This record gives sequence, C-alpha cells and structure tokens, in this order.
Amino acid sequence: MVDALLTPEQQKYLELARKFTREKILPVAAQYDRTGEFPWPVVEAAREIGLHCMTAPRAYGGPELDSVTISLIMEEFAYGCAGIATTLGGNGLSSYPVLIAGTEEQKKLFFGRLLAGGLGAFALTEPGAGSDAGAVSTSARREGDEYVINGTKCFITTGAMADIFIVFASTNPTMKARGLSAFIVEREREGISIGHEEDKMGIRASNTVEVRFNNVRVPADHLLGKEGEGFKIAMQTLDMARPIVGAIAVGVARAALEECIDYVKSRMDGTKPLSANQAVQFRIADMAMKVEAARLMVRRALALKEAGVPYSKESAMAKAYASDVAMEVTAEAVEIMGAVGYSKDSRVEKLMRDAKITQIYEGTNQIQRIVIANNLLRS
Ligand code: COS
Repeated sequence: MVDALLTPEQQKYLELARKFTREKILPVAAQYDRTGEFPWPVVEAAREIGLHCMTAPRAYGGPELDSVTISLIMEEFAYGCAGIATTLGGNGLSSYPVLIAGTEEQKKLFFGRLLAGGLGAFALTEPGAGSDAGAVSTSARREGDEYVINGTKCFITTGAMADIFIVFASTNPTMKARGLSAFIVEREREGISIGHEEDKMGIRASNTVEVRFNNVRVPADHLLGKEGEGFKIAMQTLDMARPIVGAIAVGVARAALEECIDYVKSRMDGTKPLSANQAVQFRIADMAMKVEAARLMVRRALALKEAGVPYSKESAMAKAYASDVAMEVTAEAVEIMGAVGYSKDSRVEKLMRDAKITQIYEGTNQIQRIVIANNLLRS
C-alpha cells in the first residue's frame, strides 16, 4: 500500500514498522495485556532494528527521524499494541527536553545512555500537580555545585525500568510555574526509589509507577537550560509529544475498524452478512472518515512542527480529535460486533480499553481544549 503523501524514505520506515508490528508485536500483544509484564523482548527487538530511540541525533549515532516519520511508525506500533507503543515511545518523550534545551555535553550523556539500550522517563506529574503542571512541589535546592532534589512523581511511564529521568522540580517555589526547572537525573543516583505500580485498565504492556526522590544530588551541569525555564521546556515537550499520542490513537482506531470490517463481512445474520445492512455500512463509513481525518490532523500538526512554525494549537487539536476518534471507533466496533466484541476473546475489547488512555495522558482532552481556546482567544 503506497501513501502518495509520503516520501520514499517515510514509506520505507512505514514498511519496516509494519513488518516489525506483524512479526514482533501482534503475536504477543494479548499475552502482555493479560499479564501486565514489561515487554523486554520487544524493546530489545526494536533496538536491534534501530527504532528504540527515533529522535536521537545522527551526531550521537541515532537515526534522527523527522516527527512525521515517527508518527507513521508509532501508528503501526499502536496498531499492534498501544501499551507496547507507549513503552517504545517513552524514549522519544523523555528526549524532547534534551533536544529543546540540552547542551552538547547533556545530549552526549542522555543519548549515550539511550542508544546503548537504556530507557528514559519523563517525570513531571505529581500527586498534587496533574493538569496544573505549574503546581509541581518537588524541589531542587542548589548546594555548591550540586542540586538536591526532593519530591514524589506519579504515573511515570517506564519509571521502574528507566536508566535516566528528566525531572521537573521547583528551584523557586514563590515563582510557581516560572520557578520550575528541568534536570537530567541518572537512575543510579542515591535516593531514588520506585513506589506504587499502577494496575491499569489498558496499555497494560507499559510500566506506570511512582518515583520518589529523597535528597538526590545531581551536578549543577545536569540542569537543562536555565533555572525557571522548566515550565516552558515542559510545554514545548508536550507540544511535540501530543500529536504522537494522536498517532497512537489512530493506530488503535484503525485496528478496531479493520477488525469490525472483517467481522461484518463474515458474520451471517440469516441469509446475508451483516455488511449487507445499510445501517452497518453507514456506521463503518463514519468510522473510516474519522480515522482518516484524525491521521491527517496528526500529520499536519507535525508537518508544521517540521516547518518551524507555531503549532501548539494544531498539536492539541490532533491529540484531542484523534483520541476522541479512537474512543468512538473502538466503542462502535464493540457495539457492532455485539457479544463477540464484548468478549475478552476479541481484539476490540482490548482496543477499547487501550483507547481510553489516549484521551487522558500527555494532557487530558479538556486541557487540549484549554490550549486550543487560549490560542484562539488570547491576543
Ligand atoms: N510553548 C512555550 N511556552 C508556553 C507554552 C508552549 N506551548 N504554553 C505556555 N507557555 C508559557 C506561556 O507563554 C507563559 O509564559 P510567561 O510566564 O513568560 O508568560 C507560561 O508558559 C505560562 O503559560 P500559561 O499561563 O498558559 O499556563 P497555565 O498555567 O495557564 O496553563 C496549561 C497551561 C493548562 C496548558 C498547562 O498547565 C498544561 O498543559 N497542563 C497539562 C499538563 C500535562 O499535559 N500533563 C500531562 C502529564 S505529562 S506526560
């Protein structure tokens, strides 16, 4: 299948990711969903084909893929399993702050770890700071040529397996969001411990934990950018990451649509297949239109990013729209497939559970609407 909007290079990566998904993800997706175990063999297999750290610059040995290409790959991974896609996307998410604000030395440190096979984790959210990201209470106190970090982060993707964290902490609590700073923190530093692990409804192949920082000392040169720039770095990171969530959502929705099409074509109801029923045809057509529109929004937001023009609004729109589509389309697929779709034996049951998180993580869809409205209404 050739997509006329893609370059030959993008088409090549799309085919690579599709083959990887067919051979390495689809056969194990149900098993990891059941057990909730971490998909180490899939992570290792992604590393072997050079897709475990897609954002890593060529200068450090990475593939430095453009973000449209990354979205194509992430859609394929999520078509196979959104939990595995979330795991494989974690290195990308945690790398954005380093790409945005890192020095040469910091990039060497961070990408050196990841390209050697390590995993990164982005640690922003806290028990008292979710949607209100500026309310972070983890602190980073300067002591000589070190910072001392104290606080608890929660819902951290890949937290228990991470070799390196990007931690957002306040260097000046009186300044709220403007007092936040971002740090590179290696896992082996004393004082880091892993707390509660979430037992999730969906994306069960991803690891989500609490991470505690107790008097964790990092050299002052682990500060990304300047003190007080952390909130902006976090917001720019989320601008980059949200369309990738949109791509995951498109992958989930596309899988549900295809399952549903196969089902209605083969399930006989009396003398005719379900697909002969016009009410079913209209629902399938609506689902397909939404998946297509969502994919175009994701690609457009990322094309704007690549062009270097403002794209926060389009990023938020792509994430919110694609994830709402994923929820709608998976729920439609379950409903059209009836008792078969509702069974744990069906793939669409998992897809519907996986779809829900895309409306929630990397900013709830209510937050996306705030970002969109702010862009339209604030002059
Ligand atoms: N890029 C660069 N700078 C940005 C920005 C962006 N996308 N968005 C905001 N900023 C800057 C603003 O320009 C402003 O700068 P000044 O202090 O210089 O004026 C500052 O950040 C504060 O912006 P704003 O007033 O809009 O922030 P709010 O506190 O009102 O809220 C929201 C911003 C709600 C959008 C933000 O807190 C958010 O995205 N929350 C959700 C967090 C999230 O997604 N968490 C998911 C977990 S992480 S996986």
